[in-house]
Amino acid sequence: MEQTLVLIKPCGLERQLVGEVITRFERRGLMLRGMKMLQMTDELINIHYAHLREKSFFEGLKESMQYAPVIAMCWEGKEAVKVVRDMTGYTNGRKAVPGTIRGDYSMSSQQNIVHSSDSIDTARVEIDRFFRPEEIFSYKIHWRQFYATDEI
Ligand code: IDP
Ligand code: MG
Repeated sequence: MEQTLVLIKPCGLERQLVGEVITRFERRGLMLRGMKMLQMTDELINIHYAHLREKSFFEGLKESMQYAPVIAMCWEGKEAVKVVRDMTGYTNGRKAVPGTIRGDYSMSSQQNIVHSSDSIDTARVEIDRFFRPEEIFSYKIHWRQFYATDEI
């Protein structure tokens, strides 16, 4: 099974969308393997958003990730990275398709409620960035509730 990282951003907490976001992933059939609330440090943001450090909006992005804590979660399922990314929607909330989290709850290219990993490789790195191995729980799941037993 594939695992992916989701962060509910400070704007998601402020808008009281924590339960809403979790409910969407649960109802889809993804399984929660780890979850914590934390304050993003400068160091963590510099690493997590290293690909955006030269952008004009980087300082604003940093502030938007630090004015309140975030909720970090590890979700698991078949093709979880793509499924969660599709449920997240396009970066700019105004362009995100209705039905996606951003398309339903964001009008902003920055305050877009959630982060989700954009590839399988990134997901592995990002889960390790936010969780120690013992904070990811491998409790028994009856996958037959979600998938045909011979499903690829
Ligand atoms: P993603 O979150 O959809 O993967 P990235 O390009 O990785 O998008 O950007 C990370 C975060 O940086 C976005 O979620 C958003 O909060 C912020 N961001 C990206 N592009 C812009 C922009 O043009 N203006 C302001 N903030 C932006
Ligand atoms: Mg990204």
